[in-house]
Amino acid sequence: MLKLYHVGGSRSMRSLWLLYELGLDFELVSMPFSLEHLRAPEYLALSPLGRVPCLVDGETAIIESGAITQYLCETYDDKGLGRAPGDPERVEWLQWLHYAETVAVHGASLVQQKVFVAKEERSPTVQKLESKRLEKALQVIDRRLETRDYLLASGFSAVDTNVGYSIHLAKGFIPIDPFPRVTDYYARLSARPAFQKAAEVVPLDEKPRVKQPS
Ligand SMILES: N[C@@H](CCC(=O)N[C@@H](CS)C(=O)NCC(=O)O)C(=O)O
Repeated sequence: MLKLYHVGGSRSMRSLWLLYELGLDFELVSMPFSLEHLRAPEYLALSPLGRVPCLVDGETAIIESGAITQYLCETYDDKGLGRAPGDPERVEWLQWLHYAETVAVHGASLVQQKVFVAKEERSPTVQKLESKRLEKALQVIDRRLETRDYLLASGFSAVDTNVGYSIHLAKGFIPIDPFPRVTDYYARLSARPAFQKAAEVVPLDEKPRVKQPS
């Protein structure tokens, strides 16, 4: 059976959301954001940087939420959420799958700045820069949504789970209402039962009980 290692509110929410969308059976290993769990030797044997998500399928352990999305779609998708090579939307599907991380790295940097780094070491310059870059990244999504409800013209697909999570993360740090299409898109995504189930373990605002990860 598939097994997902997950920390509420983290990028593993993408994989959890997709597993629910696909209606697959899986075991969920929900961990606190704690070095005790993430750097445990047994976990490092699966996920060498000690990060989430990590999906285990039999003998295979897969890290990187984008790769997990692609793997799940290529291996278990009977809901039409992937786009195989040769599909007219394949290139767009791949592009948005990876764009999700372009957005998320700014969110992750703001998590570092506003949560993990000690107050006296936080940098207003870095925070301003990362917030601006996050806004620019959302602007691109907003423009994309001028002519469609989801990232692909054909409708909801797995890439919306990856990018949707990035917006979920961004929302914790910058207002998204300057981007009306992103706001409506997020409302559509967060109304999905699979999103809600994946988000419910969350507390994004749960104070991590860890020192700064290294
Ligand atoms: N590019 C990776 C990023 C994975 C990642 O950095 N995950 C964070 C949570 S959002 C993590 O596990 N952090 C724990 C740590 O840095 O120790 C992906 O998309 O899976």
